[in-house]
Amino acid sequence: MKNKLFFALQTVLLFLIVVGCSPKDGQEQNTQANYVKENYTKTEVYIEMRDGVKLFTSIYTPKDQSKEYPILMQRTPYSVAPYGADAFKTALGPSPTLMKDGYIFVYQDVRGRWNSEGSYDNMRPTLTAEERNTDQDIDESTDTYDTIEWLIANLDNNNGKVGQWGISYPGFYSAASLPYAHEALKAVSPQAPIGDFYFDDFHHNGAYFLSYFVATSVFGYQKDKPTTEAWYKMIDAGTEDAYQFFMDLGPLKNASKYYGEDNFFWQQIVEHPDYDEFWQRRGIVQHMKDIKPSVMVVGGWFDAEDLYGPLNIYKEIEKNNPNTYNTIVMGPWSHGDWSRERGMQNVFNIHFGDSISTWYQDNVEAEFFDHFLKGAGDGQTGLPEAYMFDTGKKEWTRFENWPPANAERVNMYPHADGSLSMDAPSARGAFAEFVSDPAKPVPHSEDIKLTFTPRKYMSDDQRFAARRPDVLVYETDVLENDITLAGEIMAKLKVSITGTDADWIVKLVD
Ligand code: PG9
Repeated sequence: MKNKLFFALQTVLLFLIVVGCSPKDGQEQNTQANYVKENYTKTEVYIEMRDGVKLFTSIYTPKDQSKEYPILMQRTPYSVAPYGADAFKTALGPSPTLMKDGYIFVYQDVRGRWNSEGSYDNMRPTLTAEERNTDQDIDESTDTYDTIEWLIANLDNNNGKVGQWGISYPGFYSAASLPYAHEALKAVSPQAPIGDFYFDDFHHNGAYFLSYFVATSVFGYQKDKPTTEAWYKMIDAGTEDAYQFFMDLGPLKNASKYYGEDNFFWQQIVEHPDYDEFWQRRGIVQHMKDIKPSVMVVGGWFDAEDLYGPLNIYKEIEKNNPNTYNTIVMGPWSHGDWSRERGMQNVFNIHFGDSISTWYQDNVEAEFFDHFLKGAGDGQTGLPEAYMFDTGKKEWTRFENWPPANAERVNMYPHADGSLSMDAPSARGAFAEFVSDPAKPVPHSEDIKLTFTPRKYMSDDQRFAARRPDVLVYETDVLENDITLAGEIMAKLKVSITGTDADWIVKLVD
């Protein structure tokens, strides 16, 4: 079937959709769990930070103490469970391959979360050089530094080299380790890292994302002591129908029946509707300067949660650190798919190939960490600057720079007749208009279910929206030749509204 490109211009009510994770195969999980217990010992420690706050840290050490091992660490707001020296994780590290590759694995509850002390701050601002004066001046990079200092000094048979990885929020903590990094931190892989909560997750490019309304509970309450049990409660939406839930909720002020003054994060979201200093300070992208560790950023082209982060963290490191080993891998994945192997790699109704995650884990991710933590560490990894999965050809493509040096920037223009063309409209001033009825807003997906985070809309069939009178659609002719889009896409709209505000969503659909 010949492809067409079109984009739909619409104002949208963003609402929650189902998140489906098929459980790991029971047999496989048992095998891995036995492997962990048979080959690792576990210890749990509190590591004291420079300001006296202690962070709970789980350490899994290979039983074979005849050799030295690098340390691979993850810092997380989602708990390092299971707690208890005799309770073992069922798998360790970013992949089954690295679990068996000979590493000490370290997991840490970040400050203010779960069994760690201290108070929590979402996307804790990274301190500038001028703000780092006393031991009381802390951020996630100082907590990572102090943790590494303790690990290197106290873990038997460590080889003095540390790597860090994490997906999503743990991806942010990986990126936050990079400024003012400990000299033992040699390799960091921020994976689907949150770059900025005003562009990732709770807002997408500035528009508040209703799909995250339910998740506000998880990040909005301070706990009063270290705990291994959840201290927050999810709201009872009373319905599985997301669209109806938000229509019934009505204006923002009614949300206080779900989130009151004690939910500090909800108050922050309400008090800071614009990209003000509050959000700017919390973005990690702007701190990607003077980076010493080697970096491999990983993301998924269909990631409905954190796509701004990986692309912009890579771009900012590349811009400010010409001599730093900095690469990017973008695969045919939705959020975090690369850490799971389901055989067929589908993004809902689109199949991209088989065992793509395993191929990446074994041929890319393991190569990166082994090279810098066990091998020569000279940057000769054999990996490209950018490993990009071409979602049209359904194959990996290697680039020596990203965006590709030979990419040609083109403009595509909507025309009054509904066409989309690389030719600018001859007559100026043509416009299209539609009535956006707040009582019947455009859903961002045809899914009904209310869920924790979004997933499907990145590969949904868009005809449910394209056929609405309040969605503008512009479409190219049937393409006579293949066209490859690579790099950044910017939508420039000239709009006027009769109301006071609106969220504008532009979709470029192949
Ligand atoms: N970035 C993802 C997320 C953050 C906050 C709320 C819900 C999801 C994640 O860490 O999975």
